[in-house]
Amino acid sequence: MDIKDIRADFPILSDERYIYFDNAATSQRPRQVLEAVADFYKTTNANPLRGLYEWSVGATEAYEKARVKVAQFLNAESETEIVFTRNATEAINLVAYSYGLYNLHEGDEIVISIMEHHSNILPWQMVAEKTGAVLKYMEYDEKLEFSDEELSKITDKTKLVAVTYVSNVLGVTNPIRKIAKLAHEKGAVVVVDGAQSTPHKKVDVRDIDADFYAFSGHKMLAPMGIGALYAKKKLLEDMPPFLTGGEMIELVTRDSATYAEVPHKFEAGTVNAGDAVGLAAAIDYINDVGFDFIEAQEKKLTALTLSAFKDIPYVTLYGAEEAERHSGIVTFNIEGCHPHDVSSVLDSEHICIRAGHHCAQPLLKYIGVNATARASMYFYNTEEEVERFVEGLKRVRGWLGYDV
Ligand code: C6P
Repeated sequence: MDIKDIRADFPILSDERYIYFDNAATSQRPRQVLEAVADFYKTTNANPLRGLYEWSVGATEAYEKARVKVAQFLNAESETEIVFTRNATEAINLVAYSYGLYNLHEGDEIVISIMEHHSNILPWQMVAEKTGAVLKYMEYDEKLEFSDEELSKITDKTKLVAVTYVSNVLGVTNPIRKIAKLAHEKGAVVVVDGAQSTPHKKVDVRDIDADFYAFSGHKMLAPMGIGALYAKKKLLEDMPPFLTGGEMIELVTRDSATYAEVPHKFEAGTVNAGDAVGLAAAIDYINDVGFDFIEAQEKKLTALTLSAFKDIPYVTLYGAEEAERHSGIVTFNIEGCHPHDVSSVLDSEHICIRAGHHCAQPLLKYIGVNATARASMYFYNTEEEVERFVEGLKRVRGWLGYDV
């Protein structure tokens, strides 16, 4: 696999002044994805799932083919277990509103981890507030692992466990299979936030035994505005709809309605077929590149970054020492410099990183900082880019008035 050939597929990367290291926020898109979306609108566009004419039927077929592609990508048992959503946030909210509010009661417990993104915290705060359930946090130890004592917060009272597969700040991968087993032994369901895992590693929802698995397309080469929720079919069938309206019904009378079969029961209104087609093209692209290459490239770039950090005394790393535990995410601070300043100075050299709380404020409080800088790399980034980034970092303190 030649990195030059890969980069040639990404129009935005042709401007070599820029180094894009904010892939955990959103990835870039290859022309194969852009063309798939454009082709849909140029050749097939009509409102899917409604019309009986050729274009509408074509749009429906393209949309449903994308669903099959997502199901295969995650190794779901059936495409009926895939609900298209706007993003991971909407997918988790769907579970909170349609499962959480109906299945949790006063005194029940929801267990999440301190590593969660706000999108996997706020929905559970809402469920706890509305049902009287109690929200509990598992905290990680100095090895960035959950001890048996923390895992024992999952008890007979636990009805739902919601955990991120990969942390968007620390980059570490959590032992989802083990957590799911513990949860299932106690009769709880498991919601996996797959926003940062799906782009970087082979995910097998049956192997990890997730009851619900949420992800966003835009972090894995697909357009913004398309994501999906995987859910075991029986759960979906038993859940009431999240949103109601057109296309999710079977029959409507003046006073009542019956709903369509899953997954359409959860897809109210005109669906985002164009971007679903883009997601299918993104999956094809990722499958062609292969997760072996993706993981190896991310590990190589992270190792280079971490080794350079060792020689810069004023850099604090938040995360594991081992490159392979980072999923391309390197979170850090530079002593004496606010991360926003670090990002702005790097921006003056066209280096794009993220700075702030990364929508994980409880985690940052647990770490003991208000904000950090974060470089997040994907398989199309290069060693030369890492070198330029590190050189840029070394200039930051000088720009801000320090001697070094
Ligand atoms: N994290 C980041 O820069 P949406 O916005 O729905 O596509 O993804 C939400 C989300 C959920 N879980 C995790 C672990 C995430 O990392 C994210 C998005 C971005 O870290 C934007 S805040």
